[in-house]
Amino acid sequence: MPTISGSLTPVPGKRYAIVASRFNATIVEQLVGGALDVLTRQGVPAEAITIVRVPGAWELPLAAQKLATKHDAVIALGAVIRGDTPHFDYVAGECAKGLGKVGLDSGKPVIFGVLTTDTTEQAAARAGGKAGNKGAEAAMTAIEMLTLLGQL
Ligand code: INI
Repeated sequence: MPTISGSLTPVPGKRYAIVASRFNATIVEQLVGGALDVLTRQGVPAEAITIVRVPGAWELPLAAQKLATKHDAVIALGAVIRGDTPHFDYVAGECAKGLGKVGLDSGKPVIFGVLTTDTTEQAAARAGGKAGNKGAEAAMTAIEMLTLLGQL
């Protein structure tokens, strides 16, 4: 039976947008670094990458929506860390829902590289610590999805 899958060899000429939140900046900058490292190591030229910063995770979907009009893939990076109020649930929930909608509405890969954790330690572990770097994983996913969608 035919099986179609993507690869980690970037499709030439594709443009990538990274949209990153400033909230929890120390964590998020690690995610941005991981994403840029993967894109450039895999051969994506610097001029094919745009970086945009927004205040917080809540703002990621709207910026992603605009960016998806001029880029082939959008990598959304942020960190929502649970506090003592329900604020976390609203921000994380709307961010995830909004980014998912932008992906489906645009028909382009909108990658969810937003950490949602109970503690700063859990977020740090996933931003270049012992649990890897979710920004790097998000960039790999963007490359893979573009190679896949080109075949579907
Ligand atoms: N934004 C985040 O990106 N992470 C958080 O943990 C966070 N918390 O905890 O409040 C957060 N809040 C700001 C929010 O994203 C918006 O920027 C703000 O509400 C203005 O719209």
